[in-house]
Amino acid sequence: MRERPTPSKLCLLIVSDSDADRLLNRLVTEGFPATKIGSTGGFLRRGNATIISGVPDHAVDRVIEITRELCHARREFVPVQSLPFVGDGGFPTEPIEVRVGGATIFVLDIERFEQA
Ligand code: 2BA
Repeated sequence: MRERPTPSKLCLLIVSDSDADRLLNRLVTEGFPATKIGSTGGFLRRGNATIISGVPDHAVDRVIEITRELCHARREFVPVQSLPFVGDGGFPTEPIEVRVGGATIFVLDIERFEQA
């Protein structure tokens, strides 16, 4: 098996459940180690997935490119009644437009990487 480079950046990709497995497969196929974690969006409280991938600096753009290719955003109207904080005030009563699908991407510096 090929020696893997020490990761220096942690890509944190929050994506919809329906795109997560395809994204995970593609990352791994292209040689980027990745872990999928089940997560929940705080606003819609829908299940989504967070994929973490530790890669060398030069691979970050490719990880983002793959993510953009496989995760497409669309707009959806959501009834306010379905939101968990309805009644808190401050939100309109008519359906609100939200972005679903797509990806929210964070890239963090890795201070230290060890495997035991
Ligand atoms: P949720 O928090 O469930 O948010 C789902 C979508 O609802 C958001 O899509 C956005 O279009 C809308 N939205 C969120 N907060 C809102 C608000 N206060 N008022 C009106 N509309 C609001 P995305 O921005 O694509 O975010 C998708 C998911 O990515 C989020 O799910 C959350 O799980 C994560 N996320 C986004 N930004 C984040 C951040 N800065 N930190 C941590 N997680 C984040």
